[in-house]
Amino acid sequence: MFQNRLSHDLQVYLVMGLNGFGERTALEIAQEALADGVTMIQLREKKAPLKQVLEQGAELQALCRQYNVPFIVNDRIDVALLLDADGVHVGQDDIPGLEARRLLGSDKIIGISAGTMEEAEWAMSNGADYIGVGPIYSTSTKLDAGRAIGGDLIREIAARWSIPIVGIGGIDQTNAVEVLQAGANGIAVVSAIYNHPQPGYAANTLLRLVREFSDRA
Ligand code: TZP
Ligand code: MG
Repeated sequence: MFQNRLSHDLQVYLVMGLNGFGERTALEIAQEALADGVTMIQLREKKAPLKQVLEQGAELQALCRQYNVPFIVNDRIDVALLLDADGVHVGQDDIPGLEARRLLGSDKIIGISAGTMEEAEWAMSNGADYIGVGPIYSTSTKLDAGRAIGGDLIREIAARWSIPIVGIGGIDQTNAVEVLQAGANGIAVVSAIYNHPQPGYAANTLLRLVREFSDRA
């Protein structure tokens, strides 16, 4: 389902929390990034009180709607439901994809993370609309991300199924093309955009790399 649109939406996927960075608030970073190239946003907030997640999440979602960009909530199916988000992204230890589907219905996006082929099989049997594969490179953003796995799993998944794939973990403008060459439809990033002195510029650089790659492919 949604796969054509999704492979396009996954091109430059910004994963973000609600703490700002430097002089910018989270919303300001999102706004600049959306204006200049981000194609999908995931709210991944692990610490803030739920009240704040719902309030700021609603603002972030409104911003995404303005740019016609899907707004996805990490882990929290309750937050996704309350905000009427476009979907949810779950890991292997979160609510299983099939249960998420029962709660969210057929018109929402369900993304599932995988770091091994077994996890990818589980994601497929749980009705994933896309698979997030990683960590591709080492990252200091997610402390429990595990060791970098490189591009091989993307290659194996792309060879076996026709499911939209997004790579995540340590991706920036220096290595994004390798991830696409392995078979990903897009790249999911935190620090390459969020912690960049010019988030819009960073988003635009990544979008141009992805577009140039898909024009050549
Ligand atoms: N899942 C696997 S790696 C990662 C997540 C959420 C963090 C990616 O952050 P960065 O800064 O793009 O390496
Ligand atoms: Mg999770």
